[in-house]
Amino acid sequence: MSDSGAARRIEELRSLLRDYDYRYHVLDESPVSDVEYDALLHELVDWERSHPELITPDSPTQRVGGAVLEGFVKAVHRTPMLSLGNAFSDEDLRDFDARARQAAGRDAGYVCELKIDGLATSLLYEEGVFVRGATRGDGVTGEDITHNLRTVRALPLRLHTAVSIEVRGESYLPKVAFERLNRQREARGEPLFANPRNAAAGSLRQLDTALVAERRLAFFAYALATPEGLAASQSEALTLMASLGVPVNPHWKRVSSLEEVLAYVRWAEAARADLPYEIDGVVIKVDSFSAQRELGVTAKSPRFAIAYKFAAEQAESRILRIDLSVGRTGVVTPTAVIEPVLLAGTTVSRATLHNEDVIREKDVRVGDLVLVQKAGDIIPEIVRVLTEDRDGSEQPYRMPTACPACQSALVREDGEAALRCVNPSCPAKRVESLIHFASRSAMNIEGLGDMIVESLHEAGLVKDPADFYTLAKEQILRLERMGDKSANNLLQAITASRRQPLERLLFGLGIRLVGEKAAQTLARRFRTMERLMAADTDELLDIPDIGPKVAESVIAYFAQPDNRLLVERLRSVGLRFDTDLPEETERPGGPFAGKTVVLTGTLTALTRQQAQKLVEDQGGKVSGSVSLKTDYLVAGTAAGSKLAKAEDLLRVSPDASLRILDEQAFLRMLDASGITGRE
Ligand code: 1X8
Repeated sequence: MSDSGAARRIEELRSLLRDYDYRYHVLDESPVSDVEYDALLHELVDWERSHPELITPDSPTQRVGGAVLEGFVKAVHRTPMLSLGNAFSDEDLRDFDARARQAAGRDAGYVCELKIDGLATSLLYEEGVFVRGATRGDGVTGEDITHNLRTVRALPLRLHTAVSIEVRGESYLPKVAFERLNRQREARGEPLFANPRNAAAGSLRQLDTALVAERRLAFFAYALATPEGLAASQSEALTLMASLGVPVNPHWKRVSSLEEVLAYVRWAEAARADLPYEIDGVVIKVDSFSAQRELGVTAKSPRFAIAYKFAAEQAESRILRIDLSVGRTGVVTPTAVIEPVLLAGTTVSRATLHNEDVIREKDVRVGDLVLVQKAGDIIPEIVRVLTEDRDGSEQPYRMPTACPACQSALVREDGEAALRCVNPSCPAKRVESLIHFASRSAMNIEGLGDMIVESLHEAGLVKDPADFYTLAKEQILRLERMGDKSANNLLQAITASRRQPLERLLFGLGIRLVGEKAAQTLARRFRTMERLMAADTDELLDIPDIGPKVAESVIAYFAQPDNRLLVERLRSVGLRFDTDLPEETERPGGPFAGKTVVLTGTLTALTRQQAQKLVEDQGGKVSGSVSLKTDYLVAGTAAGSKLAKAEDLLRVSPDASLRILDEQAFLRMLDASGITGRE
């Protein structure tokens, strides 16, 4: 086909796919089957592959992911993303209503919306094109997750109109996607996400964008950052966003009294179980933006909105017995096995007891009737024992003194609640360590999940991680249910993992207190295993993010002859001992580095504390008074004596370095400096 023919077909495909995305995610229709959709998308991918000059960032193909990021860059919000105050009862809502009506001086209309259990997200559109997405972070500075958000199908890469706006909303995992993800993690022996919020956050912080695309995240918009000139009320803003092609949750309702607010809350509580996504409450906002402005914001949250949080669902059940498990680090965790009971949509048959102290404090006995709830609505825990129902047959529980796996004496260290098996060759610990080594965030050996690792260990084929690399195909084939194809795949995955970089290996070794982040920090600084092993405490402590406990643990690990031997064997089987992580660079200075800044007057986009932190993050100093040492005076509205003094100073000493900035100029300087410290 001619180039212009290709261009026409590409545009046609894009426009079809955009329309399908819009109809599916915003209008809740199912215009085509997944198969048809994928066929069109693949056709577009093929066209773009042969015409790469025609690829645009808002093409639906840009959702597939593929780029692997090195880290996340910070993103400063143009206006802060506030969090909401909470209401836990009807009484709290009554107080909110009274305050709102008093302060607004009139009857306030409200908009009630569902509170989605996800991750607050900001989306910037310039002339209708999605250009940046960021997490909320601390409200002032979040992380730039543009590449990951592009993979979210519900999020339009291009709006129906070429407007420049910042949309705020919630990225979330639908219930089915969340459950699928946790089932996958369970099969791989990875820790489960406690709730959809954590799952959404964990997914959007993935560095591999193709993995993010697999997760099937979705998005609901609930606010415009600066609605001036576009909408006069929350209900108008929601209607506008939907008409631009942004998904807005359809269950919002404009109401005009507290009674109607309470009725909406009752409706949401009842609807909760049947919704395809998790909600954890209801958000109530004063509708009119002018009334919102009159109500204003406090240091932490707006006075014109509140989040009503649902109480955790609870159920009664009976404790049948207490099971123990030994973790990778030797910690022995008790779990109550209970009579199966339906709770918040799933059947629960186990509840964590955490440790010995919790069992004693709650006075949990075998046979007790207990109240269970899901903390963060997924991991069940015991709220309390219904002691009034005891009949005397309940058996107090004592934690064992010996490891349930290897019978060696358990140790409880000072200041710790956990009992620990300290036998380095405890089989339970070994298996858990091997599972950890192979897990996705460590060496990522696909196909090497819990069951296979357990079988390999049980068959005596693998005792430590180096043994994975000397496995022969005949040995693997002898495992139950292991066919020729799976054996080949497994061997290939093991071979491929030899190329994993140092930070993954370090994390995989399971050095106490060395998590993913610390492993990266160590790899970045020392570059090779040899140099890390040769480091002394002072060199470790020299790293800003490494504290004394981590340093001590690293030193202790490499001081152990067994561990040194393991590292030596890992080298001899061909593992990679270095990293591709970029060397750390000096923190970017920015315009306020080394400068003295005075803040005065009222700032609208930031609180004083937030402004101070931004200056200090660049290495600047914030001072309370204006003098010849002042470099910048940031004058908000109604700036008084400090501004007058600065102006006097400039009259007397015109060459003073002092510059007066209004809030806009201050924000522009922060923006221009990028505040782009890599993590
Ligand atoms: C958080 C959330 C809001 C809404 C829904 N879900 C949330 N998690 C909404 O307004 N519909 S607003 C909000 C916030 O402002 N922190």
